[in-house]
Amino acid sequence: MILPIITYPHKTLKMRSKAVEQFDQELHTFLDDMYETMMAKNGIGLAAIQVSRPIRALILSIPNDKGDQHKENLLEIINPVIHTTKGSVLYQEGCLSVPGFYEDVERFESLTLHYHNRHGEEITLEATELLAIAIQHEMDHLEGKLFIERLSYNRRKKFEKEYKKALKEKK
Ligand code: Y12
Ligand code: CO
Repeated sequence: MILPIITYPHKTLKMRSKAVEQFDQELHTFLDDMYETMMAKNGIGLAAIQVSRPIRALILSIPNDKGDQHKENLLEIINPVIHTTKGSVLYQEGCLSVPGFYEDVERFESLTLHYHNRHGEEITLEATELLAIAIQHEMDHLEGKLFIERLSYNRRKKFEKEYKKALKEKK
């Protein structure tokens, strides 16, 4: 089932998400719905809060070298914790909850992540490149934070002006 994605400035996006405690069929169905939703909207990452569920779950489908996304590369990341980080990098990010807007954001270049999969098994992941960036973007959602909140004062002001204009034109 494709779920409705909430967009900025919806106040639910500011909520801190709660840890997942039950790794049951209901969670599995929800993760399947998140995947269908993300793929239908051409996303590479989606956090549960973006479909109005304040739980610490996110999914990532990083394209391969040819730009293709394959279900076998899907990562379902539950209750993630970053253990180590290295370096920093600028990358132009976009978000399904901030449609039509892309900006450079500074992130750690690589990281070590501990998380649970849909069965509650503990996984350790070493992430670099786009995967590391997307993990940080999606983990911000778990804290109620959007990438636009990481922009400089001037860039944020420019964003607010452009986004308001785009919203008006859509009406
Ligand atoms: C780098 C890049 C992205 C992330 C986080 C994950 N972000 C996304 O998956 C963004 C997807 C996206 C898709 C769009 O296309 C459609 O909605 C059809 C899009 O275009 C518009 O909204 C017009 C914007 C974003 C982390 C790091
Ligand atoms: Co996002």
